[in-house]
Amino acid sequence: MRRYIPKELEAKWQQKWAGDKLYDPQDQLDTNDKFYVLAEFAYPSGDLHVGHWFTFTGADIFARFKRLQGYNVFFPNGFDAFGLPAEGAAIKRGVHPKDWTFSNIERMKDQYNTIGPSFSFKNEVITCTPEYYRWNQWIFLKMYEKGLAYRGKTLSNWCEFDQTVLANENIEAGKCWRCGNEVVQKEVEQWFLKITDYADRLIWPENPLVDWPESARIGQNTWIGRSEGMLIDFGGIEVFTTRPDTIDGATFLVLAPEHPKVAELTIDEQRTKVEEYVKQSKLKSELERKENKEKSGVFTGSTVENPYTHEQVPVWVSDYVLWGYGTGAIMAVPAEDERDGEFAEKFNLEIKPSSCNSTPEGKKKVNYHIHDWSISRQRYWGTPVPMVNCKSCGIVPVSYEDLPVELPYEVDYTPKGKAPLESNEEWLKVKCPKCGVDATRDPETLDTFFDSSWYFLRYIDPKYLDGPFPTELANKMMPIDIYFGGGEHTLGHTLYARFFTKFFQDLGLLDPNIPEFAARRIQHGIVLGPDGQKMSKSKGNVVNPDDEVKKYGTDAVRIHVAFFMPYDGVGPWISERIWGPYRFIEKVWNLCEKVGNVEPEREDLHQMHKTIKSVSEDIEAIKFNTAIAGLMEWSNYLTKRTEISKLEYETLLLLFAPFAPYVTEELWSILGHETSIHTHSWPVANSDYFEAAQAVIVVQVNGKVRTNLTVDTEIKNNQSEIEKLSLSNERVQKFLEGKEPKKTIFVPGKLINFLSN
Ligand code: ANZ
Ligand code: ZN
Repeated sequence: MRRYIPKELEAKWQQKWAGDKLYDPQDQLDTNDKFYVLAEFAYPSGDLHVGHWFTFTGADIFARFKRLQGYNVFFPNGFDAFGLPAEGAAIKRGVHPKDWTFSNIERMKDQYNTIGPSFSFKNEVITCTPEYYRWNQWIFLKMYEKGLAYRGKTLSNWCEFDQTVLANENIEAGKCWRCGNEVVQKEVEQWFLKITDYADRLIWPENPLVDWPESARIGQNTWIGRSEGMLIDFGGIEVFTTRPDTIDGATFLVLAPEHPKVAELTIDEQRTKVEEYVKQSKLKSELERKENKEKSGVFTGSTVENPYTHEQVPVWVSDYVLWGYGTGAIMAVPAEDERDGEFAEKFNLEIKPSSCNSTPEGKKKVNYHIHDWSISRQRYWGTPVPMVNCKSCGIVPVSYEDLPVELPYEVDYTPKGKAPLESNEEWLKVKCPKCGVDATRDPETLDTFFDSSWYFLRYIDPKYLDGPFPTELANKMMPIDIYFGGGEHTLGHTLYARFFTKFFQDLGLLDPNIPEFAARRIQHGIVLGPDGQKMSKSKGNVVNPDDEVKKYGTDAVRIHVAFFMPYDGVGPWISERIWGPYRFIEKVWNLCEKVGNVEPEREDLHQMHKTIKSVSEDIEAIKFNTAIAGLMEWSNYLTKRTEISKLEYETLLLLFAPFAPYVTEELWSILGHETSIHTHSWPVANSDYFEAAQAVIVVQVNGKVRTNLTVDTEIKNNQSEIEKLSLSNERVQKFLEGKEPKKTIFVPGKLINFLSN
């Protein structure tokens, strides 16, 4: 037997598989045995790091496992290719974002190949291509028609100097990253998606029909924040309360600084104070306001009537009341509510106990904490908003037959305080689709989370021309059977994807009986740097497994990924440890020489079926590390024998194939097979062999037979185990008469004799 040299055999099989299109699903994707495996597609940053390895190895192991089980597996991949980093890199290095992105994609495809993934390559989707974003625009127009895409105002981080909205990550210590000026909160007009219309349907029920982590479901429900309460009128000011029963203890009212009634209610003596306060609160972000560590506020000078007690109560302004929630005004009950209590103490306001039993006639109202989704970005590298601004008609949608509105290549994407697309005047000019006069295009682009909200449907047929995806096929393919990804996407991506799915269902594009877009969601853990710290470029502890692949081969790195910690764990990546998996592969490799013409014994079959069972269950449960441990244990058992049967060895290779696709393929061909191991079928565990075979041990005391022990053959040769079992036997104890045996004679597998005289 030659030596195991990963480099040679991996390159060979990779080529062969690609040539044979081994992993393209069978054309009949719509059969009942379809299995859709998905891993969150990556942003083409240009380097595939350990985190990607973790996600994609997990998904690939599962895809291979299901394929061996006979499913028609669909495992596509693509690139989430729009986004700000391309612009950042372009500004820094003078490369065009498009060129930068596509060269990264080429590089990353090669890197993906080093993982050995069984992707359905022909279904690739790249979101920055007009073939894809055309359908973003189509979906946007449909949403606009249904009133779900609208122009609205929101408080945004705003830089006065650059005249632009800033994302949270572009603010450093309250200052603009570009010019260093103070960032303020300003109402800015933007495009929104009315996700709040779907809030109720996005709430997870107690017992959902799908298998998602509880933490993700609770996280989303909290984020959506359904809250049942009442609207109560206090002299023309409506408040939202979840505790109407406490109204007899409501001793003052608090308005958000943005509330339109603030100016009206402020008396002249208080005006300077109030105006100064309103100005200051614009500097605070919503988060700072929610935390509201140091209670602050001002009195307007006015009072209104409490409709229940008929007392006059003072109206205050404070930024702990948010403008974006409820009515932006509250009735404060300092005796019951902690924040109101702190506020009352600080400003010496009346604290009156409440009976908690005074619910007035009020208007019932359900509120949601989730806001509508602001989706327009003043950036270049994204999907152009398919809208036109006309002087006489206002905002007019581009007509469907004029899609896609292509992103022009020639723009000035360096920040100038306006949307980069405005710099291409040729592109900007357009005839109004309604009246035909000169008009301008909307120069904004869509949030890239729009792109990732439905890419899994486009995978089904990336070239489809009659809509975003073919309904009939999608109804058969959906839901995704298992979706691998990160816990950081709980409140963003996966929530948006659920929203889009429901929207498609409402449009009649998708079967309304599909409960969620993914039937099972798996969240991976976190790989730390070798120093046990979170990986980050600035700490210099980012690991890229390219070198390890060169050194140990793909299979060893894959096994390491599967083995070094539970899939949802948190642990450091220590490259030297890949030696372990490498040695293990060598062991499996060397076992090939032991294959002979022998019949496995009962105990051998027990070991085999036990392993088939546990490995199958472990992979299904995403316990890759224990699956590998089970395989290691069985390999040790096989290594101790002088000869093993072909059945056992082939079974070992099959169980090992999802983890180590190359070496198992090579060994499979060495055994004389002409077809790929990956198209073979997964071994079936036979329950007849789950129980270990049993052996009978004769137990003597001072040479006389006193009893028999029936034990699992696994321990029949283990003297200490047999001793322990025998000594706890009543009859043996009786004949030992309480004495310690002076000597013990053990004939492995047959007899034990205790001498006490
Ligand atoms: C009186 C009261 C008494 C309240 C009490 C609570 C406890 P959730 O569950 O989050 O919906 N509230 C209403 N609008 C607000 C806003 N824009 N900014 C800050 N707080 C606001 O909470 C609803 C409760 O939060 C409301 O019920 C209101 O205070 C406050 F013992 O009214 B409550
Ligand atoms: Zn017009």
